[in-house]
Amino acid sequence: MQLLVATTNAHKLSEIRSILTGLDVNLVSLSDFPPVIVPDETGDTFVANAREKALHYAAATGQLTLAEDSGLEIDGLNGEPGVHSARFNGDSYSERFKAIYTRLANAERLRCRARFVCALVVVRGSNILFETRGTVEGQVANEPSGAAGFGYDPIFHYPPYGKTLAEVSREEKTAVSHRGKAVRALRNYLATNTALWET
Ligand code: ITT
Repeated sequence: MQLLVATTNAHKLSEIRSILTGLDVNLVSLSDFPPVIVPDETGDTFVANAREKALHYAAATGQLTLAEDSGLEIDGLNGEPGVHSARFNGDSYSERFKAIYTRLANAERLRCRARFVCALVVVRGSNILFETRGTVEGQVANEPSGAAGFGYDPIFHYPPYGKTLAEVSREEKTAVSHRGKAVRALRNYLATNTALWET
C-alpha cells in the first residue's frame, strides 16, 4: 500500500504526513522519484488544479497519487488571492501581506471574513478515485502575528482560538484547518475502502 503525496511544498507534505500517521500506508514523496516537471496549474478553481496536479504526477510516476490545491480567499478582495495564493503580489509573504493590508485599509475592510480552502484529489492512472474539499472560516488579522505554520497563517485570525493559525501548534492548526478536514476525509475513505489498494 503505497501513496505518493505529490506536492513541492514541504509544509503541506509535513501536515499531510502528520494527519495520515498510523494508517497502514507507505507514504512516499516526490523526492523518492526522479525529478518531474512541475505542472502549470492553469485551472481557475482549486479542484481543477488539484485534478491537474494529481493526474500529472500519477502519469509521471505510475503511483497512486494524492495532490491538493489550496489557498486563501479574502471576501474584501473578491476572493483573492484564491487559486493564485502561491504566486500573489511579490516574492515574499511580507510583501504579500503588505499588499493585502494596503488594499484592505483603503476599503476599510480590516478583519474582514476570509477562508482557507483545500481541494484534494487521489488518482490512479487516469482515474480519479477520490475527491474532497475542506475549508476553515476566519478573518484577516489586524496585523501579521506568529511564526508557526507557513504561507498566510500569520494573517489568518481564527476566532475560536482568538489567535492566528501561525500562533498555534501544528496539531491545533490541523485539528481545524482546511487541509486537516480534507485529509481526515481521505483517511476515513482509505480506512474503509480497502478495495482501493487492489490493482
Ligand atoms: P504544490 O502545488 O506543489 O502542492 P504550492 O505551494 O505551489 O505546492 P498551491 O499551488 O496549492 O501549492 O498553493 C497553495 C498556497 O496557498 C500556498 O503556497 C500558500 O501560499 C497558501 N496556503 C495553502 N494552505 C495554506 C495554509 O495551511 N496556511 C497558509 N497558507 C496556505
